Amino acid sequence: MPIRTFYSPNHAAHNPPFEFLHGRNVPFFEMPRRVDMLRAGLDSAALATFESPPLTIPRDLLAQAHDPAMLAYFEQLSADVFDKVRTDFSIYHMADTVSGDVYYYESVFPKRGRADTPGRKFYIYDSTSPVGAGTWDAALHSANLAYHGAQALLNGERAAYALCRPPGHHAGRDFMGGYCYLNNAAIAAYALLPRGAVAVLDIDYHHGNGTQDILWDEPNVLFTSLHADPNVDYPYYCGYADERGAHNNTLNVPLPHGTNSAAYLTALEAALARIRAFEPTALVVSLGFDTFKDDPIASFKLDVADYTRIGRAITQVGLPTLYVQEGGYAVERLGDMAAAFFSGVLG
Ligand code: Q9C
Ligand code: ZN
Repeated sequence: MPIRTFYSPNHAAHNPPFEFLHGRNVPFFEMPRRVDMLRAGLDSAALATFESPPLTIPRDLLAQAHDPAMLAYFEQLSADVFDKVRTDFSIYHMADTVSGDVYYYESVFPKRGRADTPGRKFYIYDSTSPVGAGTWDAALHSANLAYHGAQALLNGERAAYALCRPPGHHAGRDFMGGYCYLNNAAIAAYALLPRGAVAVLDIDYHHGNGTQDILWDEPNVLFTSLHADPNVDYPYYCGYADERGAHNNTLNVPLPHGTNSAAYLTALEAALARIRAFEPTALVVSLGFDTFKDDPIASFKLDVADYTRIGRAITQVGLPTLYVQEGGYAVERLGDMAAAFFSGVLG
């Protein structure tokens, strides 16, 4: 049986031209082609069926995961982005150079609560989450896929895949960053929570600081994450092993650069044991493929075949499971990774 996959074409209108790295422009690695490759890989292996659900995500579900003021700010910024960017360029006497599909790149990151200036709300904490005219719509549709994936589990499906883009796990209650705007995995967890306890397993290369933030004080949600040691990789400030949640409901497993398959699979088994002991009714997997050995922005050493082992190990926990797409930037290989992973999931 192929996996039910929730897909939206609206992601493509979020397409920032580049990101910054120490004064240089580098490609925006979180690009639309990622979704095309993931879809094509599953399609050609006949591992998935695709459906584009109507936009029916409830506003109050969004507001369970995010500060409504952040949601309002984000939606308005996306709607007004041309004028906002033009205003900033007019300060530089360059207003007439602004044209086309412009993106607002945040460049001032004050400490919380010290600069709540009208029109400058500072919900974006780094420069890797630019906002364009299509960003709100893309992020809303991305969250809607996670919502519909959760509904599929509630309706009895054993597994479903939300092919989300943009990703979500770096977005917290009132912050956006790291290519993320709305936290798709946390939104799915809240959609599943009325039925009983929920576990989240985050296997993106980067720590899910946003998901941890949102779920920190939820006693019926366990957040577990395998990720690059924050001493040496993004997001740096968060993801350490001593962060355990308000109810001992967070498990962080930081791993060194160069982590190979054997070490990774051992760490995965430890996280899965913790999930089993929690006895949840459902599992949400934040699925990143940036643990791949040739990922351009990451430093683990997993090979394509490892994703089959990872998928199999997660399936063996035996829980209704929603897979939510997060990162993965070796774009031309993403289809191979997704096919390997879901062949392990489907057995
Ligand atoms: N020098 C996800 O994989 N890199 N996000 C910042 C700063 C941000 C990755 C580098 C990487 C974010 C969903
Ligand atoms: Zn990542």
